[in-house]
Amino acid sequence: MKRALVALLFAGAAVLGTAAPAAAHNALISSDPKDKASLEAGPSTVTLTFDQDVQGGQGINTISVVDANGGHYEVPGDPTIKDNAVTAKVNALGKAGEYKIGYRILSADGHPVSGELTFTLTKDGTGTPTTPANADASAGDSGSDGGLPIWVWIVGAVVLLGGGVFFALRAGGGAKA
Ligand SMILES: [Cu+2]
Repeated sequence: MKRALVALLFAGAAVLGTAAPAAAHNALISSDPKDKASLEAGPSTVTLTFDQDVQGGQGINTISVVDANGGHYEVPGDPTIKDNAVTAKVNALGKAGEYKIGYRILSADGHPVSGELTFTLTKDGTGTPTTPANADASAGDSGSDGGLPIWVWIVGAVVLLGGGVFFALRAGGGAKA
């Protein structure tokens, strides 16, 4: 009986141990400009707000503003971090059309989180793109573990819990005999 309890405790610890890291990633909760906004004039800054503090540091966090041809408009350099908000300066935009805001930030739990928003410029701007010297950290790059959906963790936890119960039942039966 004691052995069965130990097995159940192990199963429970495994569930907590696997579920916690997935829940601890920062999540984007708001942005300025808003995702899918239509703007007559390009924004002078992009601010992304997360549910937890973003970790600072040189070259760690990036925000990019990219036109349909891949031209960059963010001012090169590190974005400004204030607690859970990250702000990048943006140069004057070019032609009217869809622009992508790409981001990659360091979560409070130490994992990178990346994503993408879009907005539409409805009137031509006066700017021309500049492409930063460092690598493009915008669209598509989902980070080392940022893309793992929550159901993977849940299935893993259920499998571990099932294994623990099976072991507990077996151990209990063996002790009786
Ligand atoms: Cu994490």
